[in-house]
Amino acid sequence: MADILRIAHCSDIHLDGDGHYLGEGGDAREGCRRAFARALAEMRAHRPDVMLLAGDLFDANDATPDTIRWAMEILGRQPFPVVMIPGNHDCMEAGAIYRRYDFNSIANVSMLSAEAGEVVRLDALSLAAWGKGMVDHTAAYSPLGGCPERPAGCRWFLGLGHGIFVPDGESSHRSSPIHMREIEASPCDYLALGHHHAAMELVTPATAAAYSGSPTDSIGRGATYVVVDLAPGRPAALAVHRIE
Ligand SMILES: [Mn+2]
Repeated sequence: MADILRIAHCSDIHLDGDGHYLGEGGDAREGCRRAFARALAEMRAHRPDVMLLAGDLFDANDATPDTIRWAMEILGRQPFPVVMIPGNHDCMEAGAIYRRYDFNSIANVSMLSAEAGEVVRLDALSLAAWGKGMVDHTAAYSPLGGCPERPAGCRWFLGLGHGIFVPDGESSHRSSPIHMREIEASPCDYLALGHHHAAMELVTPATAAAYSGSPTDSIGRGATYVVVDLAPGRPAALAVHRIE
């Protein structure tokens, strides 16, 4: 096992959405698929040990069966394990995609959709990852709330969360708040965050977290994903990559 853990992190793909994909003319749904496929190819080139997908793979729970099957198939073709959570657009409401389609049936995919949160262990990488399945995107929902202590017997502990960033000293009445103080107090070595479509690094001596931005939306620094290298005793090395 190598000393360094390399993570690829993306979120907010919004498959089957037509609101904000990188338009090249033509069909927005097709364009969104192409943009995600391109992002996956770029992430593969970094040879990550694991990919974290921090919510909103789909734009809505009424995505077409064809698109859902396409997404399951392309995730299953990746040469690395994928750990993912629902977002607000593909949340665990009644009739949710992830209630109708078992993403955990994909050999390399771990879907963390339990409302109270759940941990998956990838022993080959000596890692554990925690995340939860949002049911209601409300102010009472805490994406990082209830994260357990680092499990024994693993080198790395990763977390995923989908919600709005609230800086230190500010309060928010908006839905699914993720407070900086929660990030700073997290037991996780890296927190992969989603919901903001613009990338944002949140790295302090105590903490490594980021919003990856969206590979299908070009606000902020463009269409982006994140690659993070974790090494024992060293600060996380985090890079936002722009898809041209
Ligand atoms: Mn979202």
